[in-house]
Amino acid sequence: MPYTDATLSLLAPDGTLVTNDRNEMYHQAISHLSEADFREFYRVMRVVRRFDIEAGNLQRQGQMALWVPSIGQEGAQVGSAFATRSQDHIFPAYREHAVGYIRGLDLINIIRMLRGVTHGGWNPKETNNFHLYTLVIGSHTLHATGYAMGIGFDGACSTGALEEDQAVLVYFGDGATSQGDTNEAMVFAQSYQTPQVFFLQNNHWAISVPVRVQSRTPLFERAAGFGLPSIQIDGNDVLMSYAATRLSMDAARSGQGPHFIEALTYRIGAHTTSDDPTKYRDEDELAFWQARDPIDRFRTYLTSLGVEQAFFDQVEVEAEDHASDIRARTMALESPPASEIFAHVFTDDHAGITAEAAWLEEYLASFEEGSS
Ligand SMILES: Cc1ncc(C[n+]2csc(CCOP(=O)(O)OP(=O)(O)O)c2C)c(N)n1
Ligand SMILES: [Mg+2]
Repeated sequence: MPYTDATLSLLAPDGTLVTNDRNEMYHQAISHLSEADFREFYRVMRVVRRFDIEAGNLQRQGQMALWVPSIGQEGAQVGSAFATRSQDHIFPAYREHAVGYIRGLDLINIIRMLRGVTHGGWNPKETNNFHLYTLVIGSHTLHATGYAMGIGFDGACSTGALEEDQAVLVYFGDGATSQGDTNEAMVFAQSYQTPQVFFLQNNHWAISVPVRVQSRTPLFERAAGFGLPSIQIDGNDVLMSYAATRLSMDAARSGQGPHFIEALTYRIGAHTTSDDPTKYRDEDELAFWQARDPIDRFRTYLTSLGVEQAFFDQVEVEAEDHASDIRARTMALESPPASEIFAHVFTDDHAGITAEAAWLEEYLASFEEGSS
């Protein structure tokens, strides 16, 4: 059983609300949400899952070298991302497709990056501060802490204005908790009391290494060792993910220092399209988590509120349309000119780069017809 006595939740796997003496403040934290907000949570989870399936198919058809699925983790991502405020800065790892979508990222940009036709992927200034994917495990936790320290130095937090004070949300995995970078990020965050939330998506696997080998103790307890207030939540409960993130981010932006959330979830698909999970994990475990799917659970809850079938049908149509649009735009993607590789190395001209660019131009020209 992956859950512990400490695991907090609002929505049980059967789609009913849970009330107990430990989750009252979290119920309060979602009390301002309307049914329209709930519909939006569902819509995004569904659209992004369908996108994810389409992207996996496109990879299998040779359109990308690699795809990184997020299937199963939509509850953790959608709840936490909707809990951010517009002024916040988000530092993802490489699986946070739903978070990017909520911050306004056109998901074709993730495909462009994994196809290798862009350096980096997108400009965070155009994606509501959704920063770049980082494939070097844990390295971006340092970027996040550094950014959060900067917010503190600039005095852009702790003024008491929730609508203006900034905070940083950083996503990382169970495997990343073993990296030196992640641990150093927590040390500096605690020393400088950064306005920051560490959001761990414990999806139970780091490629083929199970979390039970990664850590013999629940991961949120490690954060306590750094002095960070830390909680463990059911990450497949979109409402709990929202509530925990909202309270932690608002505490962090208000001068109460860094916080840590461990969201228990599961990677339903392969680590990437280069991986075959049937080689190292058993079907019972997969079935356990499929029965706790974040989307099915939330749909049951919405149905109990009286949300009509027509809404769910309409979301399916939208998800199909979005996937078709992504497919068409993927097929139309073009490679950038080779010279592009030099464009973003330095902001100013650099003699070495100029010489290399000239050499490449001459070399490519030597293949043109008529050249000797
Ligand atoms: C520094 C570094 N070491 C190793 C790798 C290879 N690698 C890629 S993903 C991964 C597992 C990461 O697991 P986790 O942090 O749990 O994230 P998840 O993929 O499960 O979302 C590893 C070891 C890497 N990308 N970077
Ligand atoms: Mg993992």
